[in-house]
Amino acid sequence: MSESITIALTKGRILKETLPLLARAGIEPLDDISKSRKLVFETTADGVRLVVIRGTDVPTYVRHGAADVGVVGKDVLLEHGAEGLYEPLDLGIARCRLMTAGPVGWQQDGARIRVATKFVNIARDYFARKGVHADVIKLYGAMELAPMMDLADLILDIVDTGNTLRANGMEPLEEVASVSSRLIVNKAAMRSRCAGIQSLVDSLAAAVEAA
Ligand code: PRT
Ligand code: MG
Repeated sequence: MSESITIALTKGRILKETLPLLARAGIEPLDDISKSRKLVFETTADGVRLVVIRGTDVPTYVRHGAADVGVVGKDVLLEHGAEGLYEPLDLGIARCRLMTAGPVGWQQDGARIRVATKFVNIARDYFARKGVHADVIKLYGAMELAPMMDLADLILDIVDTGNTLRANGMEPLEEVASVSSRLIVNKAAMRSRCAGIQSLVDSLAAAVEAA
């Protein structure tokens, strides 16, 4: 690739599954990301560099063009909106589901439901579509604690195996969205550097096919 491209990666579990896909596309960081405190990494691919940040920051970097391309969970895109972004590729990694969940045997009594979540926009939208009056309470972690402490009736959270729910006396109720990680692209970069970015999208699509 002749033009330089900056890719914003979500750290944590998504990163672990992203690196093998990038490697198959010929992009490998020159330093060991897991052992480094750096935030920016040069790679084996000419002009391609990686920045490793929190998932919730990835759409912001890409929307403003500080990164050209990003890898982020669909949950984050649904919550933050996809304005200024293309989403050309489902990477099929870090799969999970956004679900509502409640204490085992929970039944609604009364007109309103209190819902604890870090996904407040998704929750408001979901319950509004269902015609349910929900008071959405923003939390940053340990959603399962909220019903236990009578802060909320239900939670809306990411579920994979369901072990976290079961360990806290809760059960999944309804699926809100199916989640996997997506490649996102800055719209202006897609126009101005179409060749380089399209070739990256194609290599990653082939890597996903081969996975
Ligand atoms: O660090 P930060 O606050 O930004 O978020 P985080 O700690 O949740 O990040 P991390 O590394 O967990 O990655 C979050 C991203 O990974 C999400 O945006 C999803 O797209 C994706 N993902 C895939 C998951 C899971 N699977 C997952 N199981 N994110 C979170 N979980 C958590 C969930 O929150 C719950 O606490 O795992 C627990 C449920 O797992 P089970 O198997 O017990 O059901
Ligand atoms: Mg984390």
